[in-house]
Parts: sequence; structure tokens; C-alpha cells
Amino acid sequence: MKEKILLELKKHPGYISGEEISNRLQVSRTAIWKNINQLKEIGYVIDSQTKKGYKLLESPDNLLPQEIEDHLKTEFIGQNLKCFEQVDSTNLYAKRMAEDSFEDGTVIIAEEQLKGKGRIGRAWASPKEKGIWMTIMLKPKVSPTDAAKVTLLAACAACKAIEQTCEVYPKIKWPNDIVLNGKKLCGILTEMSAELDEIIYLIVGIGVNVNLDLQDFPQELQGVATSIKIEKGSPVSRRDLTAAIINHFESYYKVFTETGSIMSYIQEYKEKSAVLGKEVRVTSSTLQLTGTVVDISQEGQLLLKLEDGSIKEIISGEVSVRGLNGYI
Ligand code: BT5
Repeated sequence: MKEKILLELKKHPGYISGEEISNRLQVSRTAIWKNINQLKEIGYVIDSQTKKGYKLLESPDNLLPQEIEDHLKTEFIGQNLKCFEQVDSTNLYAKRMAEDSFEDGTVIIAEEQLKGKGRIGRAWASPKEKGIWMTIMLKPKVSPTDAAKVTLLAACAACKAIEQTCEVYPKIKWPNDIVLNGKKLCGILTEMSAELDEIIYLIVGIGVNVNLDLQDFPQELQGVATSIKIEKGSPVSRRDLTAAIINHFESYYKVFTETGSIMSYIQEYKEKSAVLGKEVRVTSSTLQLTGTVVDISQEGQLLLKLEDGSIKEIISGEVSVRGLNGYI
């Protein structure tokens, strides 16, 4: 009912009387009054005047389905939106859901994560109502070997959405980080369940530090992490940015699933790269290399020129890339 009343308020830029809403929705005036109060409790600013009725003055920046949906231009991604106040992790939630059945393109969003996940068991700080913590659930008909490309695609989409919505210009640190002024702004965690030649499900977790202040980060991250608010100097709409990421993601993803290739956006990815041309150290549990990043291949691999002049192809997965003098 709340959603229906909200829709009526949104349709009327001026005041709409309780009677008119009551006639349109076939509900009592008391029910309307109660629901309006509930909307106010979750952050909507609604003016009520005895003679004129109700007028929506301001919508909250909470990540509520009805607020995000208004800004979506997608065919399937985000058409099924599940928004929560608190979850352990949106990726964990998505995995549990995927074990049963899910609609392709379902998006899970939480205002707060208690066990936000990074790669290889790392933690992801996800304070309440400060960021975008979301997971896109997919059933791509591509080979499991192409799954890593979706991380690059998501980074491209998130970066573009941040540029357009927030007017700050971050870079992508291959494979899964977005950095702004040398600090981490966003991380992506792609996970899948697959058989030999078929992906059963793929989930793409995207965490963006939107309106965090420095003290919202755990102490140990304060030197390496940042938020859009910190860099821009003012808060931005999480709702608009969430919708923009989903919109851009779908348009890149559609081309990818149709062609199985990232050719159409690899150039854009390279233009946004924070590591191309830089000397970096690449580490994983089995590898430690220093070299210069000379290219990112059509397959999404990092091409590293080593000291002996040879070129080493690094596949994404569980590697970390660091600049020689600092985070990047
Ligand atoms: C990532 O891992 O960067 C992937 C992060 C994915 C988070 C999203 S949020 C929605 C969805 N649900 C989840 O549970 N996860 C996804 P990795 O490259 O391993 O980086 C993790 C490291 O980043 C940590 O070890 C910290 O050093 C650092 N870190 C943790 N929280 C951070 C934050 N909020 N901002 C910047 N850096 C952070």
C-alpha cells in the first residue's frame, strides 16, 4: 500500500487530497494517513495540510526498491530488486538464493553488511547507509573461462556510472578495484558455480564507498581507502548512482553475452586503467613478480614486461597488484 500511495504522491507535483487518493486506490482515509506516517518514518518528507492534502517534498536517499526502480532503464537487470536493511553479505545472500532458483538479473542490495566479503576470505567494510553494497545475479550462457571478463565489465560500468553521476573521475586497478586519487573507492567480487563447460550462476558483488567519512572506515584502511564524499567534498545520491551502475552494467553485459567478447569495451577499460604503463608488483600465493604493465589483452589478462624483457600474461583471480611506491 505504501508503494501505491507513494506513486500517487509522485504523480502529483502539487498537493493531492486524501479523498482523491482514497478514491483512486479504494482505501480508507485512515489507511492513507497511517501509510503516510510510515513513509515519513522511513525518511520521506511529506507536507500534510487539512484543506489541500498531501505533497511529497523530499525522498530519502535510502536504497528502497521504489526509489531505485524509478531510475532504471534496464530490460532485466534489477527488474527483481531485493533491498535489505542488513545482511551478512549480499554475495552470501545471493549464493543461498541461487542454490534454489532465481530470476536472471536479480539484484540484492543491503544498507549494511555484517560480513562483507573481499577476495580470498578478506573482509569488506560496509557501514550502514553510507555505501552501495550490492550483488547482481546472472545466468550467462558463456564458457566458465570467460567469467573473469565480467569483473572487468563491472568495473567499467561502475567507473562510468561514478563519472556521470558524481563528476569525479576514478581509475580501474586491474582486475577488480576502482581507485580515486590513489585510494580504493570500490571493489568487485565475482563468484560462480559452474560445471566443466557451463556456468550455473554467476554473482557480481559491487561495493562502492559513497558517503563515508574517514572515521567510517576501520583505522587500518584510513590510509588506503576513500569515498566519493571525501574526494568530492560533498555527499552524492546513492540511489541515483545505484541505478546508473545497473543501467551501464546491463548495456555492457548484453554485448558481452551476445559476442562472448569484451572487445567492445576493452579500449575504454584501458583508458581508465590505473596500472597501464606503470611499474607494479604482482603477488599471489604462488607468484611474486615485478614489471611494467604494457597492455591488457582482449581476454582481459594483464601483460607484464619483466626485467629480462619477456612478457608474462597474468590472469585475474587471486592476484594483487600494487604500485612500487604505494597502493598504486
Ligand atoms: C574486493 O576484494 O575488493 C571485493 C570487494 C567486494 C565487496 C562487495 S560489497 C557487495 C558484495 N557483497 C560482499 O560481501 N562483497 C561484495 P579484495 O580485492 O580482496 O579487497 C579486499 C581488501 O580491501 C581488504 O582486505 C581491505 O584491505 C580493503 N577494504 C576492505 N573494505 C574496504 C572498503 N570499504 N573500501 C576500501 N577498501 C576496503
